[in-house]
Formats: sequence, C-alpha cells, structure tokens
Amino acid sequence: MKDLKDIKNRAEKEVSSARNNETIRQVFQKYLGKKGEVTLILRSLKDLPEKKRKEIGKLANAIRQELEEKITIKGRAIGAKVERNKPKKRIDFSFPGHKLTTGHLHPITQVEREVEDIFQRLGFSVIEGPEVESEWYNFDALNIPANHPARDMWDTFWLRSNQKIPISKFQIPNKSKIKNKNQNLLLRTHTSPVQVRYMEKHNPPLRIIVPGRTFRYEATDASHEINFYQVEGLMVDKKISAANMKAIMERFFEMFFRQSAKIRLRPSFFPFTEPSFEVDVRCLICGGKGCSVCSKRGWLEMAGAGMVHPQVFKSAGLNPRNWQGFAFGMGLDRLTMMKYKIDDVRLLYKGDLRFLEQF
Ligand code: FA5
Repeated sequence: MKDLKDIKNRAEKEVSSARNNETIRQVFQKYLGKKGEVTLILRSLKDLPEKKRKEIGKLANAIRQELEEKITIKGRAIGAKVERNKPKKRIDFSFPGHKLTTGHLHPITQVEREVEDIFQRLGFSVIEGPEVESEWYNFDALNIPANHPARDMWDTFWLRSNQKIPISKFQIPNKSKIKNKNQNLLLRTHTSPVQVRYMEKHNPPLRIIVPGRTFRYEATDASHEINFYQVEGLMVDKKISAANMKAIMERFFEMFFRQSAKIRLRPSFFPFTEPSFEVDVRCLICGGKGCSVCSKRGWLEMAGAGMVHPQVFKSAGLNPRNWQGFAFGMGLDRLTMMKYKIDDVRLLYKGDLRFLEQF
C-alpha cells in the first residue's frame, strides 16, 4: 500500500512537470505501459491472499484510473499549446493557381461546327436527319430501287427484319409504284436521304447542309471507317447549274483550309445526280507527292456531287420541270484529316487521350 501511494506521488509530480508530448508519453510508459509500475502491481495481485488482493487491487485500480485521466488531460493541454505556438500560415496571393483540366470538343465536332459556320455565311441552313433510316429514303427515293446494282456501292448495316415499317406510313407521292410494301430499317449509309425528307416539307428555293453520322459495312483502312461523318449539301432554285456548284465548293474549301485549295471534278456516277462528279482536293498532307492517306495518288476524294436527278424531285413531290439543283456529300473525317494532317482515320475513333488532347 505504501509503495502504491509512493508511486502515485511520483507519477503525479512527473505529469505536472512534463512540458512536451515525448515526456508525457514516457510517463505513461513508466507507470501504465505494459511493464509500467502500476501495471506490474496489478498483474501480481493474483499471487496475494484474497483479503490483501481486494484491498491492494482496489487502490491500484483507482490510481491507474486517476493517472490515466491526468495524463490524458495533460496531453491535451500540451497539444493545444503546441498548436497555439505554431507559426501562422501565410497565404501568398502572388503564387500561381492550380490549373483546372477541362475537356474539349472532339476534332470532328470542331470541324463540323466550322463547316456549319462557313456554309451559314454562304446562305445555307443547317438541317438534321435520323441515323436509323428506312430503305425508302436511303435508297428508293434516291433512284436506287431494290435489286439495283448501285445498292452495292453502299455496304449496308441492315436492322432486324421484324422492325419493318409499312409503306403507308410514308409521305410518298406514288406509293403504288413501290415494290417493298414493308420497309426495312437500316443505318443510313450517307446523308443524302435528308434531301428528300427536307424537300417533302419545304418548297424551293432552298439551300441546306446536313452534317451527320453515317455507317458502312466495309473493311477499314487509313481512309475508311465503318462509322464516319458526312455533310450533305443541297441547293435548289429555278436556274442552278454545275458552275454554281463548283463556285460554292471552291469557296468553301478556300475558307476552310485558309489557303487556295486545288480541287478537281471527275466524272462519276450516282443514281441520284445527273451528271455526277467526284470532287478531289489536292492532298495537303503530302502536297500531291503521294502518301498512304491519298493512296499515292496526290489527290484525296472529298465528296461526291452532281445535279439533282429528276427522279429525286419526283420522290419529294416536286415537279422536275420547275426546279434545278445541285447536291454534294462530303466526308467530314477526311476534311478533319486534311486540316490537321492526320494520316489515319482510325485515330479519330480510338478515344486515345494522348491523340485527342492535341486538338
Ligand atoms: C456518297 O455517299 C453520296 N451520298 C454523296 C453524294 C451526295 C453524291 C449528293 C451526289 C450528291 P460516297 O460514297 O462517294 O458518296 O461518299 C462521299 C464521301 O464520304 C467520300 O468522298 C468520302 O470523303 C467519305 N467517305 C465515304 N466512305 C467513307 C468511309 N468508309 N470512311 C470515311 N469517309 C468515307
């Protein structure tokens, strides 16, 4: 009992004279730690006769509890003092702030917006159409009936046959002439279906462009993807000729590439234009010398184009005797590649941030 009281006195003195965290920790170890003086007494209780055990045990436990409280209070007081004495943090207002990383538009979207902007300045409106299209608008209405060999030009992703829609649902001037009474659905292979969709509802004169996503079931390479983007152009009025088309396209390429871009028209075939052209631009990546993007030709095919076929006017319910027009369909991916000198279209769809962050 005397030893215990002595321990208590010593411990209390040491607690009150402790000035820092380390000394208070040492006091704790010395008296209450695993081999601490109070702990050892508590452990030795089992060897004492019952009466003594009760007496000494009671006192030892009370001392342990009291000491524990005192050490905790002292520890807190030391902690608070340390905190008070810490030098105040100064804010340096001249220090540069943290840069916030923000996302940005995909290069194709940037190009799409620029194309829209240029054509709007040339008097064109921007129109949209559905990506899931009917066989009628994608083919029949564009003078490509079922079984016509020209359908092979556009390798098609067809949708499941139980999703057919009856021909009665369409605003077709002469429904009886359509062979496929139940129309298959497909992923549009080009943006041209929107020509007919728009002319059904709007009377000429008109000037529109239709940017959008298109799909083709074909092998991919440096300049071909199965999912790509086109922008359709359509201008209809009383007297429109191929010369108007060439002027508009040349003006567009100049504004887009901000340099004189060389273009050439090659005779071509599209069932929905007559005459038809392929519009090539001198390859800006190799300067015309020949590279993988232009398949060593020095020219890159950018668009199909031509004068609107009378059959297309008829599909839209317009009299071809009254109207003339030109149409074109440009590859937005190809425009993006030329603008930023990208040598593989597939890079645009990989979602690789190391590539995309450069734009
Ligand atoms: C057409 O799609 C026609 N609808 C264009 C047209 C519209 C002609 C109006 C006349 C009047 P074509 O299949 O050539 O045509 O495609 C047009 C452009 O889309 C091509 O010049 C090319 O730039 C781009 N393109 C075609 N296939 C792919 C592909 N797999 N990957 C990337 N771009 C492509």
